[in-house]
Amino acid sequence: MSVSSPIQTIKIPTSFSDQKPGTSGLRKSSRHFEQTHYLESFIEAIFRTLPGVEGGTLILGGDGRYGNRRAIDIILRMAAAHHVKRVITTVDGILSTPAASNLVRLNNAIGAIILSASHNSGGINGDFGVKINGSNGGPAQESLTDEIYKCTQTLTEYSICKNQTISLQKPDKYVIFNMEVTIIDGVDDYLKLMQKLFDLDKISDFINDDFHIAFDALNAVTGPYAKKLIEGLLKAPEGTVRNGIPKEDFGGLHPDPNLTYANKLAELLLDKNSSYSFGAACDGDGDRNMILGRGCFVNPSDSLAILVANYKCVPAYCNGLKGVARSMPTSSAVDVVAKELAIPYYETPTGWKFFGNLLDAGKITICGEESFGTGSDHVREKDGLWAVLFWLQILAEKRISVAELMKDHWLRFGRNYYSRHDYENIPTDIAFSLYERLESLSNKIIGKNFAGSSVKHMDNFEYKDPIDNSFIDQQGIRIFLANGSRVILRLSGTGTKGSTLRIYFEDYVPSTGDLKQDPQWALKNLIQGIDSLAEISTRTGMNRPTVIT
Ligand code: VG1
Ligand code: CO
Repeated sequence: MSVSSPIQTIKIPTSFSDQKPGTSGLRKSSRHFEQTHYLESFIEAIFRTLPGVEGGTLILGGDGRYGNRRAIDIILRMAAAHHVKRVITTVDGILSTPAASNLVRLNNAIGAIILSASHNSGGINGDFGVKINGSNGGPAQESLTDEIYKCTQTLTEYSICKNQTISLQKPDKYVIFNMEVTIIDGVDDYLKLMQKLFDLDKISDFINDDFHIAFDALNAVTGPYAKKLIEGLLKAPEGTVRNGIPKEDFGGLHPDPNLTYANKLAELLLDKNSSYSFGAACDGDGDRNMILGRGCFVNPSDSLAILVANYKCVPAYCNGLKGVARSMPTSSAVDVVAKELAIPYYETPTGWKFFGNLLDAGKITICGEESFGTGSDHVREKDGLWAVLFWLQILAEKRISVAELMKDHWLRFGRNYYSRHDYENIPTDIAFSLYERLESLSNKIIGKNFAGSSVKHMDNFEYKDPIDNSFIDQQGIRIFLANGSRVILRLSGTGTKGSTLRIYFEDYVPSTGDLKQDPQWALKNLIQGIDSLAEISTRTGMNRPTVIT
């Protein structure tokens, strides 16, 4: 390199051993990411591993949390040093995960780097994360993230161009070394896509005819999208979008759209006399959604089943679905619908990356996870606002309430009572020993009494991808009972403090008139059964889960 080259090579004294991406990218506390060379090490590994970097186009943005702006600055200078041809980034660096996926596809990019710890809290005392997406717009496959991790372990140096901070205040163009930087509005292309998929005029007429809605962006990325979409295109009254300006610390809110963390919205809707007919919230990076009706909460597994059952209501899907998929712990409510409607269906491990091959191969149109994620082949990520529009389109078409739609669904297809219990921040050694002990019981408990039934089968979920035959095991302990119920245990791959144990309970009841039954009550035998079998409260010292969904 000549003396005048703007590219600097910086030595990393000791490589980092803890940069293994989890369920959805690399996620650590904000302070952890601020260690000298930490972010740079991971980004260097991405640029050395992602196919097509030299001469390619990269999409870059994030959910606006603390660290977003600094990371964009570093990544731009490192991209230029690695001879990326063009980086497309966004005004203020604001880019939701589904919008990033769309931009990858629109611009034939090599992929995207999305700066987000998703539904984890933000700010200097919260978490930061880096998601890596490939050229199909979806989360990088395991094989790629494994390579990236391997690269970080032996890394001794990284390349970066000298300081050149650029302004992200408005759409513009810059050059860093030989690389073009295009700054676009991160919202516009996404809205164009939504306009193609849905009949927004019909939704607008419906919600402005005495069907009041509330949307909570939880001070995270969906604020600017929802303002333009809901208050702009759908002409909902100003104020419909709450907490609509992205803040670095999400204003202290935890941007996880569930009943615990989006409790203000929940309080507003769960009141039977609420003046609102529909409520929704999204997570930090805009890929998750929670749906509420007046006096009712829609379980995400049911939500997926209801979207599939009503696909004919939506212009983009009314000609039929190629297939549907759910992650393994998601309830089988969608399977019941798929069987009934003769639609092929698939079961994948947890994490959106496992839907990618099925979507690319045209095997599935709609897919979802129990963790408030639903999406379709319009992008390669789950998509929070898309799900909100899908729901509103169904309701507008049928002109019924959320509660009526759910009631009709359960009467027709039966009800999958379902709940997830999360035990957060368990000391890692305790979580692993609990999990391993339970796994070792496997052969000993087959045929034994459990929760008023008996254990029929127990395993640890394995998956062979039907498209590329890639294989993965250890995806969660499954206990199936003779009466059709099941309990699943997994250790989370997105937490940053200790270990999080997730337990999923499911019990199917054919066409039921008992519509008001509380799932915690319906599932109480399973809940008690697993506590004594796996010794959860004894071993963790916690007498209740941190979050119940
Ligand atoms: C969780 C969810 C999983 C989801 C993942 C990423 O993973 O359970 O369904 O795909 O988060 O979501 P885990 O390993 O903690 O259970 V997000 O909104 O980061 O993109
Ligand atoms: Co997310």
